Amino acid sequence: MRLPRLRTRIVVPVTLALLGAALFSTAVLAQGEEMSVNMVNANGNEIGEVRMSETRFGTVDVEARVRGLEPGFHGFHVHAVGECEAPDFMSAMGHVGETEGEDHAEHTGDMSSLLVKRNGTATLRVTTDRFDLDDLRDDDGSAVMVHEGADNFANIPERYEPDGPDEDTLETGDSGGRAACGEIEAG
Ligand SMILES: [Cu+2]
Ligand SMILES: [Zn+2]
Repeated sequence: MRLPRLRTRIVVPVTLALLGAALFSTAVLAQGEEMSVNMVNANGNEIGEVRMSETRFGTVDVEARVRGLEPGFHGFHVHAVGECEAPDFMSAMGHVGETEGEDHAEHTGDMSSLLVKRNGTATLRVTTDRFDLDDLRDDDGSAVMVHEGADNFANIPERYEPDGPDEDTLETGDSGGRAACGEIEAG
């Protein structure tokens, strides 16, 4: 009598695992490593996820699916430290690559902006060759960040600023406060 029960205990989890693998078959096709990053807002509530998967072309596909944000464009970067302490998320520090002397938007962690629809949801798929997943899972981890405002990519025309963008712009892209953050743990 014990044997069938034991078999159920093994067969059910295995079936569920196979089912799960089938659901994520697109990720399997990408042939590389992948991870999922849970995004939280300033109140500590989960607002969606960002999946990252390495492709066979040596690039990383970044796919964001989030909700509960203000409509419009939002700066979207990977920040240097994997700590998302609400409400301001300053614990995640600056953009990945900022300490290597590059300016925004040449940082390793700079990505295309998130366009949030009128219903507060956003979907973004961007491919980057600036990092791989191991780069993000370094000693202090990393954090995916959605900002409150739009990123100007340090594109400040000369007629506005003859001397070029200032320090703040070259560091951040002026996308303002931090609306949502997702921790990537050290590897
Ligand atoms: Cu940022
Ligand atoms: Zn940057």
